[in-house]
Amino acid sequence: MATKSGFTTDVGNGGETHQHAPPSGAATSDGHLTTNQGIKVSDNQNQLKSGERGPVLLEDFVLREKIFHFDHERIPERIVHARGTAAHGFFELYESLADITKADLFQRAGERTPLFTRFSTVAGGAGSVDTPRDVRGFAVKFYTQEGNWDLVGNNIPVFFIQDAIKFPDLVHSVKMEADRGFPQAASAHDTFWDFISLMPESTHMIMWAMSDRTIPRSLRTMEGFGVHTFRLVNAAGKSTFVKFHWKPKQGVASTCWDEAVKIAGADPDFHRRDLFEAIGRGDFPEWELGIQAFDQAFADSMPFDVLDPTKLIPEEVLPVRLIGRMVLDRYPDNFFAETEQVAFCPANVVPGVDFTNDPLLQGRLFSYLDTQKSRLGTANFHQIPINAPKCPVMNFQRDGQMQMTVPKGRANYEPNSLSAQGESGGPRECPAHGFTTFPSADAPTEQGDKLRLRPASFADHYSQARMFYRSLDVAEQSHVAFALVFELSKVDAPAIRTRMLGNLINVDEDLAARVAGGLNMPLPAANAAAAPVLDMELSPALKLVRGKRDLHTLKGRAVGILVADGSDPATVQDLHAAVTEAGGRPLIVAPKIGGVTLSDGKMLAVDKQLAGFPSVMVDAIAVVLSDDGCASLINDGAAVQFVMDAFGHLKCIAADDGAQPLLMKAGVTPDEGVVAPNKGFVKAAGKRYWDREPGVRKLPRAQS
Ligand code: HDE
Repeated sequence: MATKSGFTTDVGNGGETHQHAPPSGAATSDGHLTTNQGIKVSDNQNQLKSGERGPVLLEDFVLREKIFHFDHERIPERIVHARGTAAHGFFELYESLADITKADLFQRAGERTPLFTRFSTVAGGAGSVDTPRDVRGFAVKFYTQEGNWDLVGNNIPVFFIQDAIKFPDLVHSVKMEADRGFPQAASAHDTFWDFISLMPESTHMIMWAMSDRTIPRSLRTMEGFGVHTFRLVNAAGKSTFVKFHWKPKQGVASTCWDEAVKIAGADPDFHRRDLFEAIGRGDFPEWELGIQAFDQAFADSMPFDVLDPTKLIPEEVLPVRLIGRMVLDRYPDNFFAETEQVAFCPANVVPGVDFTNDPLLQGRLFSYLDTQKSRLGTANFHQIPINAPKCPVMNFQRDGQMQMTVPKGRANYEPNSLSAQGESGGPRECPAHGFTTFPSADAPTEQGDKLRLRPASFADHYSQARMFYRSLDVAEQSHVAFALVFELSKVDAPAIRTRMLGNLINVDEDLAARVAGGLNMPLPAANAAAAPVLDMELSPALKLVRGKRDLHTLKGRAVGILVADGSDPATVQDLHAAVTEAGGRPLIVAPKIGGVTLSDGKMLAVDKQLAGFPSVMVDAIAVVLSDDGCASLINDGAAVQFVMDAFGHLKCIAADDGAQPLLMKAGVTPDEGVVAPNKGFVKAAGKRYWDREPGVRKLPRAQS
């Protein structure tokens, strides 16, 4: 028999999926479904038909409106940084910076400014994975009382190119190749390395891109950088140059390449899930905002140009002053409305923050506003809640698609004298507090004839690449060599590989030899360098591995406890408690999600099913098994791989006696990272065992 709803039970009613606030005094829909015109919908299961089995009628406006809206749900994705995730939070200032900036958010110690931060990968489309080898975007929108300030940075302090005119070429080269439409979200292909090998200015960034920085463990364990040199300007009009840094309180942590590849398969949403879950359980990630502030004399004393975005200022030369903290404490309510529609723009600065003539920054000042028009479709995108300033916006801009405000009165131009007639004349300029541009006349070479040229002060492309590489820990250096071998091995054209080797010699001859060895190709002569390569002081602050932010902690990190029927309850319980006490997240992993029966006959709830939860999802593992339990797992590929990968990815492994045969089968050999499942495990579990690496992975060797 035909039913009106099509359902035999009521499963569909009452969902408030889409609610506009009704004007005050208006009737509400009482939880009923309505069309976008506010008409209550009587049946959301069936189209309007002429007869029970007859044709659908064109007059079914409920159907047509619903499908019409669905058809247009997607907007163009970002051309770069398409895949991202974001969170709300606040910035809290440690101490007043009134001496160097008049920016309102930097005046009063302890004051909080709301913000929205979006992290992203660069190359892949919105539907790609979270863990390719890629630079991460780190964009923060501060909703200050004097307007929005967007600090649109990356997790790497330098960039590939020096001039904005090269950006489309760079992005075209890294994206899917034009004829074949692949590879997605990967730099390991001919066009990228062709471009890079022809652009020596990219060499410093390439060292970073091939380092562990581009395979972060979590968005919460990444540093962030404003990249360009900006200016802070105080109330007296004095300018101070500044570089911005974000330092994660969680410490820095990255993955092994093999691990990142496996995470991509096991959980393509690994990073966004991690952020979502951390915020959900109240473990709010925090970063400290740091500045390197300096004057023109300091800039002149540097062996490079501070306007060149392929250069950084080592922290040892100019320490980072921590000025406040950012806490991300609220995940968006709606991914599209907030994360997708947020529109960052480096040109959004507030009085007290200003630009420099960095030619990359200057190009960005145009690009972002322009891209938002094609992405969000209207010049009124600033009215979308996530983009709207939290201070008054008053001007005479009017109309345009999707105008959300309803201005009153006749004044839509200025000057006007309407107030003299008793009408509202609208807002007026604010010479005292309005944004004024710093005149920037302090350096003579910043003015002159109109030219298309790269200044000689931008000519050194290798010295900082060398400094970066040589400052890294030995393990990280091997990873850089490994990454280069991996990427260049995916390049079909031998000439591109050879040209790249010629660049690498200028960075470090040993690195070039390791890569050449890994490719089994002869080392060519060095490529000509436009400026002499300097041996700069090394900067240990650039290390991730065994560096000062490589915290040995379980706080905020996950431990997988592998159990099976017959596991010892006391051991499992103690481990669980110890990990929790250390601020970590214990996850019980077992062959079946429905639970396991421990040796005392009691059921233990299981968090994750083994086959769907490889050990790449956690930071350390514990294996607690009875003899029988181990015998049942030893022939389960997922169990063997669980242990083998944890060992290969240099993670701490705790195992009881019963688990030893599984460890043996997985090829685990004893070292200080293989421990007993007692309290000591918690101490050992918060770090990776880098010394294990040469035994588990063939990395291109340093020359002896
Ligand atoms: Fe971007 N970049 N970019 N970029 N960028 C965009 O703007 C561009 C550059 C960065 O989460 C686009 O809204 C040019 C450097 C981040 O929404 C676009 C140049 C740095 C995000 C654009 C650069 C960045 C973007 C694409 C060379 C680090 C994501 C969508 C002159 C300091 C923001 C959009 C978000 C996004 C242009 C170089 C960071 C097309 C022309 C250098 C974090 O406007």
